[in-house]
Amino acid sequence: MKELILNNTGTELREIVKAVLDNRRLAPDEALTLYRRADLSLMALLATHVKKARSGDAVFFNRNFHIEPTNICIYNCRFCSFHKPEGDPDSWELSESEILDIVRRFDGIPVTEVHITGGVHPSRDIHYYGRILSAIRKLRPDISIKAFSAVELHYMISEAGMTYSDGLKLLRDYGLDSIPGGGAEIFDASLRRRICSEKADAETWLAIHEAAHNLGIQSNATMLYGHAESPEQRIDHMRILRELQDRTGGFNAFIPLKFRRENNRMSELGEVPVTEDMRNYALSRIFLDNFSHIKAYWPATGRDAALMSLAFGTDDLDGTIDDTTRIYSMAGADDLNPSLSTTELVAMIRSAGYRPMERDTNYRTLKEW
Ligand code: V47
Repeated sequence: MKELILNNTGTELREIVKAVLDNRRLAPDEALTLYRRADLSLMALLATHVKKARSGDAVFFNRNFHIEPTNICIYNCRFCSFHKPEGDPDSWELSESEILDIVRRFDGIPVTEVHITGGVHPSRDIHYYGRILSAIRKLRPDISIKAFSAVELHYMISEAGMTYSDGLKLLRDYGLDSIPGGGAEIFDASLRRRICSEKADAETWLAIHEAAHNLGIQSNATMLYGHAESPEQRIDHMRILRELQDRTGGFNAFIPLKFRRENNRMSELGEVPVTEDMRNYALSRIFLDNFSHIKAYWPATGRDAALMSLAFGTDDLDGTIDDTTRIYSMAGADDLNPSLSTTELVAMIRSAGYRPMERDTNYRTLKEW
């Protein structure tokens, strides 16, 4: 196979392709050349080679649901279709008891994770969210709580006058188990100023994740792509994540998030084609050699593209979701009520020729289907 691939690769790419097949780390300029010059089938072959060396035929998923406590946000990122200012008729602000009612809907259902994220509300503080974490923990001691993007954490911890480490310790005492990857967007400072000038900058996002990892709190990392960024800026974003992962090993998964254009102030940019999504998944699988998992978040990409991405190096389809997230349906994703049963997820994974593995938040296998 290796010989076949190399014999069909032009001289410009041969050394880079050989490096990937020999499991050698690519430098950013090599990744850029690969991204620019390799055709889609070569990207698929290389990413699959890397994926199989890491996780064989396994493809992971979990049983999860989301809680989005509020869409009121002090920031107004240009790409966001979810944000509403306080007082807007389309804004929502769930009370503590409404949040707990969502958790109770899953009584008797074997979910293993709740993912909590939302707008940065001006007047809800670290103890308010902490009380919610401990109430959830009391109701469902068996599920893992993955909560608050680094942007939300930065606001609540800074407002409390605490260091990131002390704030995270406090939240852990309340019940926090892990941190989702949101808010990373794109690290490049000038582009970040154009698309989300007000919120936490790249250094802040990274400092919070590093502080979490140092406390043994694992997290995910995302990248918002397919808007105004260049391939160099994407690769640089991944380089920065790869360096942090070298230091801490605390990231569970990398999640490329495709920019969706409806109902936001970047609509004029349009959306990239599915071939670009696949190229990007493959590149991240190849370049992020120290990330165990690349996640295709199907409510954002659509089910078909998520399924197709399994041939481009992804090994995780997130979870059942159960119609509990609005972020992507508000931004124009096809699935207005995202929900997949375990049976559907298992069938999707099998249809791509892989072995479905139900996992917990930190990728311990719970059941091989
Ligand atoms: O940070 C917002 C993105 C993120 C749009 O950790 C948009 O397991 C595309 O981080 N088009 C929040 N993307 C969601 C998130 C996430 C999702 C699933 C799993 C995990 C995990 C994390 O959503 C934001 C932003 O990058 N986003 N608006 C949009 N119009």
